[in-house]
Amino acid sequence: MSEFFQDAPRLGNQYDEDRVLRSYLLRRFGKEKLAAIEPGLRHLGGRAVTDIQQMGDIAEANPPKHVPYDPWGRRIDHIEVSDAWKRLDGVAAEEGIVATGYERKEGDLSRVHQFARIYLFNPPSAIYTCPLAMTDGAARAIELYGDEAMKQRAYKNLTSRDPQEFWTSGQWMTERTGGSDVGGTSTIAKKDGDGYRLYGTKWFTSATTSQMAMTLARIEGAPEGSRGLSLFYLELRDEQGRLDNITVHRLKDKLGTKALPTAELTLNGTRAVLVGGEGHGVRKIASLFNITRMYNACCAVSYMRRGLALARDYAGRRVAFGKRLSEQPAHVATLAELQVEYEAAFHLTFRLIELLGKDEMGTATEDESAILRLLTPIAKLYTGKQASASASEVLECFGGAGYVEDTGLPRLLRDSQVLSIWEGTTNVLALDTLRAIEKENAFGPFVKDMRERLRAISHPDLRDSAARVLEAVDRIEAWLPQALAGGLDSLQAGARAFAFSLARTYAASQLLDHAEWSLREEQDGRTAAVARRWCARDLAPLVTADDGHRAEDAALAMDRELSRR
Ligand code: MFK
Repeated sequence: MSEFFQDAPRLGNQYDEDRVLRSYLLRRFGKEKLAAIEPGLRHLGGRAVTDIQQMGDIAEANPPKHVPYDPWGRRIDHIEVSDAWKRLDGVAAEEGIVATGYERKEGDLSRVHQFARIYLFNPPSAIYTCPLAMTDGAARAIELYGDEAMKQRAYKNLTSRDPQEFWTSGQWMTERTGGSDVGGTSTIAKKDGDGYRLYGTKWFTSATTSQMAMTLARIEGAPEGSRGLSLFYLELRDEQGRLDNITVHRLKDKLGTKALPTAELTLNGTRAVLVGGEGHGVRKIASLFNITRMYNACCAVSYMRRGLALARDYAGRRVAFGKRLSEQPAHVATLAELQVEYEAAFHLTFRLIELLGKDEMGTATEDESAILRLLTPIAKLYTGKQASASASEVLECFGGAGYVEDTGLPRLLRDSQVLSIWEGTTNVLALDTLRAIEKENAFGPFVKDMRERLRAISHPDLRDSAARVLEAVDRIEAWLPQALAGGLDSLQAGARAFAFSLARTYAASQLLDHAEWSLREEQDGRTAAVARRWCARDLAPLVTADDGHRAEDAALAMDRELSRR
């Protein structure tokens, strides 16, 4: 009888083992400045495979429960979460996962430092990053639009490092009419003294155990549509700790994010304070959801990296057909392609974060602020989609074990799947790229940035790749006026392929840029190999969605007959 037992994958310090992160940070910060933040990153990299991992695993195994009544029949709507989930809150505070971005100790690189920490914290955290993302977004919205009282109370708590003081925030945007078309929001705000009371049902509220939430409502008598909506701040509990006229109906039974309480609830006159004046609520809450979209991209990349780290370690242990997987050419080729995809996503996302930091510190040029606006939906939609594709491949790298719950691997796939859904689906974000181009004139600066970077590539190992990307950029640039001339339907039908093309070419320009630096400064050819492979792909899979193409779309999508041309 065989006594063979397969070893589980093992991970070491997630900062030390991450060549991509360390090389990127070295370039951005330089040796001296990196030395100042490195001990903290290394500490977190260690916790990411020890106590945070344990808390995340326990929280995942003990999902939240809704307790509607107390034993005597009073409605309490308590949401019971595990101690591990509560401890993750404290860890997030003491590790400054949100605070680092607002202390701004590293100037316009503070967001890069902060997101490096988010990237290390996320994979083991049972997605505690969800409440943190909304918390960060709420802090930003209050910084931009809040009054002094909100800044003294909420902002201070949201950005605190003290676990006793730290608050998280919800972002309640979704109603039964849907998550995308927010303009249909039917929650009403009625004036009550200096403030308002809110009446309406919110269909998805994530992290419903938070102390506060930012939400949208229509002040009585305000016009229909999104411009008639206003942004509100509310605290969930009154001075006695009771929910403030909120009825929780139930918790959602979701595919993943199992530790995260996500509720359906009704506001029955909950007190709320107007943020940033009446109207234009969607524009104002965009300052929040643009931040959560960046968290989304960062978390997508961190899952891609975590999956690869596990698969790589396993490949060094698992023997099949007389050899380790790490010696099997087909398996090695699969891991290499996953690495290419991950590094492209990493550089795309961290470029976005650099721009956020500059924008917030006032050091961004006008062009850079426009690129930030356009790159936000692009990085979110691309990485959100790639994360679940990558997780699916990672599970396969483990064979049957990847499909078995107690290996922890299926969780990677389930939690990655949400990243292309919440915070704007792929198509909604593809349409947002068109909005950014139309309203912020972001296309010109975006293309110029890519071209300048690509034209500066001089290393002989990279020049052909740069030329290929430039050719793809030319095609993208030619596509846009053609699609515009074809009308709105043509533009929208091609929007996803257009957004993917922008993501891939922008990632290519970042990869080549980093590869050139890495060849020179680190004498390391690995990023160059990644960049060359990336650039050999079809970088601009554009679609010309003319009348004929859309007629075919309609027939194929809805399974209708198509008349022969
Ligand atoms: C690990 C990461 C964790 C992440 C946390 C997840 C937990 C949270 C779960 C959720 O809350 S999921 C719900 C998320 N919901 C969304 O993301 C909404 C998706 N739908 C959209 O994004 C729609 O495109 C949108 C709601 C914005 C459409 O709204 P409108 O009002 O029909 O569009 P319109 O009229 O074009 O825009 C209104 C204003 O907002 C315009 O400004 P003006 O008033 O000045 O004209 C727009 O320019 C502005 N705007 C829209 N999107 C913007 C923006 N401004 C800046 N950035 C944007 N992205």
